[in-house]
Amino acid sequence: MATHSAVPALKTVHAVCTHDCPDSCGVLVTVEVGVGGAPDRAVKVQGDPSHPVTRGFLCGKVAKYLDRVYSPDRLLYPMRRKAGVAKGPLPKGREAEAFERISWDEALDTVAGKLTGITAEFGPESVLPYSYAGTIGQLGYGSMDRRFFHRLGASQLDRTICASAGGEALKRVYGIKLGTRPEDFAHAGLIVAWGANVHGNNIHLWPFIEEARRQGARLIVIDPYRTRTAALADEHLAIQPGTDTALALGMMHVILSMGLEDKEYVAECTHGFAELREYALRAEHAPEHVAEVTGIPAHTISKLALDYANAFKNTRRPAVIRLNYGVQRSENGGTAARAVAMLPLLVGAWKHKGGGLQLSMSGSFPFDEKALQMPELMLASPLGRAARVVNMNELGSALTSLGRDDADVPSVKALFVYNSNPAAVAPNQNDVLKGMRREDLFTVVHEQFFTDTADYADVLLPAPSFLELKDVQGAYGHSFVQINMPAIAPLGEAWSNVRLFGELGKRMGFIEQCFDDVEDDLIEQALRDADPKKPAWFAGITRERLEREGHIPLQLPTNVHGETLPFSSAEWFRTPSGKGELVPVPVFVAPTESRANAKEYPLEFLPRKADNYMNTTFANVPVHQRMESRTEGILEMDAADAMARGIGSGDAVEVFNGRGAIQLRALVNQQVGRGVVAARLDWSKLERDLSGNRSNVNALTSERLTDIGGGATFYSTLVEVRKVEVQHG
Ligand SMILES: Nc1nc2c(c(=O)[nH]1)N[C@H]1C(S)=C(S)[C@@H](COP(=O)(O)OP(=O)(O)OC[C@H]3O[C@@H](n4cnc5c(=O)[nH]c(N)nc54)[C@H](O)[C@@H]3O)O[C@H]1N2
Ligand SMILES: Nc1nc2c(c(=O)[nH]1)N[C@H]1C(S)=C(S)[C@@H](COP(=O)(O)OP(=O)(O)OC[C@H]3O[C@@H](n4cnc5c(=O)[nH]c(N)nc54)[C@H](O)[C@@H]3O)O[C@H]1N2
Ligand code: SF4
Ligand SMILES: [Mo]
Repeated sequence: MATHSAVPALKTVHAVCTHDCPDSCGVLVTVEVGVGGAPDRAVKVQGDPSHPVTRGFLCGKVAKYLDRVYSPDRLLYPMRRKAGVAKGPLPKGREAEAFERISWDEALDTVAGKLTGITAEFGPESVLPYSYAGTIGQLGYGSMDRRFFHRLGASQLDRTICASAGGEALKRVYGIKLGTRPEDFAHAGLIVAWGANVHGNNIHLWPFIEEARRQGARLIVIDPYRTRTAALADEHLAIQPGTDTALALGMMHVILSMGLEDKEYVAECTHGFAELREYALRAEHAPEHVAEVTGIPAHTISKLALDYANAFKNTRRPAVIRLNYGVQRSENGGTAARAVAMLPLLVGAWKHKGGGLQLSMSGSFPFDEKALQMPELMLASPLGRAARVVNMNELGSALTSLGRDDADVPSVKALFVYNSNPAAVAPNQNDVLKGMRREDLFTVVHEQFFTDTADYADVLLPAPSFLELKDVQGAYGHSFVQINMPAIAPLGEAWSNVRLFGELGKRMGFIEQCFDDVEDDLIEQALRDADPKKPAWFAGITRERLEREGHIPLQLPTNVHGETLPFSSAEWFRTPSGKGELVPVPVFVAPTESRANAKEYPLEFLPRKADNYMNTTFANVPVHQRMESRTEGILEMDAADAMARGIGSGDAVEVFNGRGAIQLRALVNQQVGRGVVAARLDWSKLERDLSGNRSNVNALTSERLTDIGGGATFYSTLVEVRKVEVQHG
């Protein structure tokens, strides 16, 4: 008798990509409903066609998402390091051999027991949480986890690894992290991608740029590396790394010396103009001088300034700057971001639809973080006060030296990692790994995979992908609030961050009711209109509405034509003066790294993000590795620099400085200019480093902090390169 299998029932679930990307895409997940007790299975992911920024497509990374979700390498059960197995890199695919599976019950007992013992002996501040943006869902990024560590009295982590210098810069100039909406870029007449790899890192802005270009707009890219974005642009200005303040001042010099500023706008909306004008007009900021510093010819600087200032006059369409975080990953990057952010204030670009600047939109989503994170719980902790703050960029020092000679400040005895892979992404990797190797350090890692960091864990806990959890999310690159509905049940025994820290809190004996909150409670708290100062554009957004609608546009203020024009008038600014702050004037200072080490290590190193990974996420997935194969394990360099060192394409090279050394294979090409070399960030343990040191580009980067905001300075790194023989074995 012939049998025919029933056609499986399908459903579509509205999810949000929770990866650390400005686009925060609406994702539709097609799910095959399991029959006879079988679990539901996601069979397709696609961009939400009804989302005005996602517009129905996903980036190459997340288009292949099911390969990650259903990867055979997923960490699915709690595990504990086997007795006698030392911490350190484990062969890929054989990591599990170092661990033994335990139940969640045992895992919670072990972690709670250890944390209780350590806090009793060394004080709660000896516990250091370490997390970043593995998920930018509001709950997963920071809610129950913070409650837990606040109540424990653990050290606080200053989350500065990515955006704090630029964020602080934007706040100093504008008072709020807001900017030109991506949809409005279609109306620009000149687009400047300034330290912004739009095509690689922010692909959903690209169609709007293309739309503008079809109407005649030009795209200029300012980037020391010839990115995909630069290759597709009308003009690429290969700036010397770390010199953006000088370029911005050079542009101001030209604009102001020709009186091209928008006088009316400047008077109404800025503060400190006279001082800035006087400073920018100094001879040292003339294009000829700026050319020497930036490597961009003087006439190009003048033309850039004129095109920028005259964009509206010439094309009836304004100029817009996509400033991204590349500029501020540099010692004086905060000042650089401030200087660039002042340009649209001078020419009044904000007055026109499509004009202005975008660095981050995150300020438009005032979720009630205080309600989610409850910092007041620190007062209920054994500490009874606010705990010390550790800057995450100084993890290497925190694990190896902090507190060693100061009895009042405990060193770190327990490290609790989630949403992050610090063994690979943190600067000064050699110190980080040295610290993580400490046998007296108790390390918990909550992860989806056996990352570099997992190799140093005492206890490993399984985390779900965004398909397996519920969350609410804003964006830093658009203005839609979204809800991420769980498409499938957590795989294996994965627990969300919310569940983990709620359960762990109860296991620690924390009796506060807030540890009972589940996702829906937290979403409602995040959206509650408790704060009377909450802007009207964020009011009236509820969990129920989000569950029905998936994404909701913020009702940002509009003018009489129904246009949202941030900073087009004084009421938008949130600075103390109530205007755009042009003071203190941005002063160009060459990075100390260059001044101190330039003789020994003459090359500027760009330890870049991969186009097909998300920081180190996806670096272990074969389909993503294939997409990235052109640059993996590669050091890109200019022909003159290679020749001077007797290096040719394909040669094994050592890249080194006073902090570390890694081995890569040279690729001589035109992606970087003279004096600059570039390599990609990925997992450390994949042995792309030919020396087999199990280190990556961050072996070379430093813990030095940015001028403002305490940010990381990945792009202020000097190195030397030499040819080597590959060591086998
Ligand atoms: N494919 C992909 N997408 C990503 C990520 C990823 O790893 N891969 N990461 C995500 C994350 S965490 C973030 S924060 C965003 C960041 O997105 P971006 O801000 O675009 O980040 P970066 O790629 O670090 O820097 C952008 C560009 O700045 C350039 N740059 C470096 N130094 C300088 C300088 O001194 N001056 C100027 N003008 N330019 C400079 C770099 O060469 C780079 O091409 O992207 C997100 N999207
Ligand atoms: N050399 C160099 N270093 C860099 C950068 C660079 O450009 N160059 N970029 C810097 C920047 S901008 C950033 S933002 C940082 C990023 O650093 P990280 O935030 O550490 O980023 P990822 O490497 O993507 O690691 C995130 C991890 O979180 C895990 N994860 C995802 N979702 C969840 C979850 O729900 N729960 C838990 N517990 N875990 C989850 C993922 O599996 C992944 O392993 O790296 C910085 N480091
Ligand atoms: S990584 Fe960015 S572009 Fe890719 S799907 Fe996620 S939000 Fe969209
Ligand atoms: Mo980032």
